[in-house]
Amino acid sequence: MRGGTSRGAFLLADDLPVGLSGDTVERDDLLLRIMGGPDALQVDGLGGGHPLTSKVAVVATSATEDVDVDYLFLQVVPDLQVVTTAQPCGNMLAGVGPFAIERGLVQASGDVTEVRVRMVNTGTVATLRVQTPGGVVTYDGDTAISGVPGTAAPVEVVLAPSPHPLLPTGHLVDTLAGVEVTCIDNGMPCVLVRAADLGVDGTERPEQLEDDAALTERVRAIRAEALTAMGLDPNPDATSVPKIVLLSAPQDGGVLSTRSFIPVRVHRSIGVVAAATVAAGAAFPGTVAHDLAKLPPTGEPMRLEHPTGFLAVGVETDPHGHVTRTAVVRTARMILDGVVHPRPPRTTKES
Ligand code: NQM
Repeated sequence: MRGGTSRGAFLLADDLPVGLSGDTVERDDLLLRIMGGPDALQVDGLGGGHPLTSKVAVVATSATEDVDVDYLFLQVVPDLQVVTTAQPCGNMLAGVGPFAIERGLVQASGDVTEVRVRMVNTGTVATLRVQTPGGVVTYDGDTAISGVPGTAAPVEVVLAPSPHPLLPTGHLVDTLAGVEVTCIDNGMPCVLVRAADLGVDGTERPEQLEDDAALTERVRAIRAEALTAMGLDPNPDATSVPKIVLLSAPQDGGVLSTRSFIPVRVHRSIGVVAAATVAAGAAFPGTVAHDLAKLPPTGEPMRLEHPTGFLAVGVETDPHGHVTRTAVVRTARMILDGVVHPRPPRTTKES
């Protein structure tokens, strides 16, 4: 399925030999073989050779009160032997609602069906509103989102605040690798950096940024220090966080211009939970984002500009500037419904 600007495999936990929380070594090996990793092209599997098209959602009926389904997100890093649960994915989340209804985990009710999802990676709860005219999921509609050709049916996504501390280092501003940054986590661990502080203007195309060796080295150095400062797995190759988000003044009537290293490749748009985290930073006085942001009048969505357009993030805050609710509109689509044939496990001789 495509969920928002991402694409990946959606699986029922019951169809995995290890379920949602079984042996992770066996699970990760199976997912690598399903997606075709490790291989930059993922030629022998379902992955598309980019982190945005190498994603897996595992979904199960939830035992949690007031929640319909549990959703575990797994990032399969295309060219490495790495499958990580260190991050959520709010784009794939948009596909979880339709998938749960299609698979009978949630009954459609009326023209719009609400699906409450526990994001297992972070503990954040999300509510999705899925179009189900006549009790059947529809993917057709008039909603366009930046970064996806054409239009499709909207999936409204509302995120409750992350249960984790907003400022993992305890500071509004830290200096990492000699650069002033804000380390922030409203569901996605992010490091917010002024693009100008890294010698770029922040409106470059993703490939230009990826090809800039001096820039990527500075991003790598910031991330290396951020891993420890934010209490994350210190091995940069074992995880896909934090995201390093370069910020600059808006160019097109938005709040901020963004370029996200996720964390090595540059996002063609912006992640949903990452956007919720950037928005939380923009709303919070004293962060590097707040100083650059052109905030809209209270109650209006924050338009975050990104390489292929913008993402409008509806943000509600309490009197202290803490985000209490984040809302975005995504679309999703079932691309193929079938049986995947994973590559067989490697023999000891081959590996
Ligand atoms: O932040 C990519 C994406 C994401 C993350 C990434 C996402 C989110 O698929 O919610 O969706 O940051 O690796 O856009």
